Parts: sequence; structure tokens; C-alpha cells
Amino acid sequence: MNYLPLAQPGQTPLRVMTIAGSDSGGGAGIQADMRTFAMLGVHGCVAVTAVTVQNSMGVKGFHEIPLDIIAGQISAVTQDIGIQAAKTGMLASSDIIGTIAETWQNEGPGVPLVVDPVCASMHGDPLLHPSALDSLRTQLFPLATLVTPNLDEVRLLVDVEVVDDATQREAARKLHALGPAWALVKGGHLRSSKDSPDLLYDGSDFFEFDAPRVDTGHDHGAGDTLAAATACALAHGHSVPDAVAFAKTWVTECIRNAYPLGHGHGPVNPLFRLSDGD
Ligand code: PXL
Repeated sequence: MNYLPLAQPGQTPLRVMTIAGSDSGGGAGIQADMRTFAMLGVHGCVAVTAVTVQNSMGVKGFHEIPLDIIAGQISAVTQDIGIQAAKTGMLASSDIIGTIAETWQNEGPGVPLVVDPVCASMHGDPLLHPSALDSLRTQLFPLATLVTPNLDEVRLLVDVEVVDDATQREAARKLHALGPAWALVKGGHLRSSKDSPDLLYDGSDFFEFDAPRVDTGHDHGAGDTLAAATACALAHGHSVPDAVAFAKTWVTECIRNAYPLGHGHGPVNPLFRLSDGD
């Protein structure tokens, strides 16, 4: 695959921030984001929103980080290091979303923001309080360059059951109406298709991205990885369709190279690039 250009040794790379939760099992969340950032040659910065207690079998619980510490992490980084893109993942609560939205309005204008509206783990364990859905819709989505829900998140956010191309388009329209510049409806969970068709919409044009569905049984962190890679490509100045195309290729390779871990689901594997001969 064609990668993003790397900084020269000693040169400061582009910086991308993840605003997301920690996964003690190391498969998803900020751990997944930082692996993709590193493997794509950007310097990753972090605002931790919550610390989950989890392993390959599921999420046992989580602790939310105090609001001033979340806002402080974002401001400390933007005011000193500077970032060229950011992504959000697990945000846990309505208060956390409100804090991030307020902080981003001060610190983030002009910086591309990818909002991955994480609601639950792949095991169905909640990662966002149901009362926070409205804050996502009304406070964070209008600030987003791109939102990247999967089909379960689409159902919760805009009440559309995506079963085919027409309903995927309806979902994209409803998501876009909530205010993001672009909406990506990920089709990875669309069981009626043998592929993984993603649909991108900017209010006027639809862009389709197809990739073969790779069923390894180990795809923990796939959504995080797609959003993280998209943010990296946006940091490099790519258009949203080009950034999504790049990220889709990246996550497909990460899924193809996933490995078993523990007794449950293993993670997608960005480290495949180390043995890629690149
Ligand atoms: O993959 C979504 C996700 C994001 N962030 C954290 C998670 C998960 C899934 O389990 O644990 C912290």
C-alpha cells in the first residue's frame, strides 16, 4: 500500500491527538490509536477521557477522568506542541462531551476533527451513557470534520436500520444533517454484503469505499484504527475522501494481520508494517 510520507530523522513529525479511553488489554482505545499513529509516522498526543478495566473477554468497568484534567490535557498540548488533526473515541458521559466540545471551540478551530462515536465495546459493554447520545448529536457533531459510526451506532444516533444501499444513504443524510462536514456510515457489520461497504457523504455527493470483509474473529480496535488513520491522513492535508480511502486500506491490512490474544477477541495489528519490508 502507499503510506504517508515520513519525517526525516531529527525532524519534528506532524502531531495528531487522540481524545479517548484507555483499554487495559491494549487492543482498542488510546493504545490502538497510538500504535497506528506511530506506524504511520506521526507523533501521537493523548487526552485520556476514561480508564477501562478490560481484557479480551470484555469491559468490566471504567473510571472517568475529571473534567478539568481532560480539558487540561487538550489545552496543554494544543498551546505548546500544536496538532494538525485529532480524533475522539470513548467519551463516557454527557459532561465529558460538553467539556471536550467547549475546549475544542477554544483550541481546535481549523484543525480537522474525526469523531468516532463509540457507544459500546464489541461485546456490547456500554462505553457511553445513553443520556450522552444527545450531547454527541448536538454538541460534538457540529464541530466534526467527519463522524464515523458503525451500524449499531447509526441505529442509536439517527434511528435508521441499515440493511442495504438505500438505508445506508438515508443514514448518511440524517447524520450529515446533525452538523458534521462529512459523515461516514461504516458497513463492516452489514451482514447482507460479502464486502465491507463504507459510504461517505458531504451533503451533496456520495463516495463509496469497498473492501473485502476479512473475518479473522480478531478485530478489536478496528473502528479506532480507521478513525486514527483518517486523522493522520487529514493531518497531512489529504481531502476527506482520500483520507478515508487511505484509512480503509490501512485498517483492512491491520485486520488481515490480526492475532489471537487471551481467551476472547484479539486486536487488529498495525505492527504488520514492521515486517512489511517497507
Ligand atoms: O473499539 C471501541 C473502543 C474504544 N475505546 C475503548 C474501548 C473500545 C472497545 O472496547 O475499550 C477504551
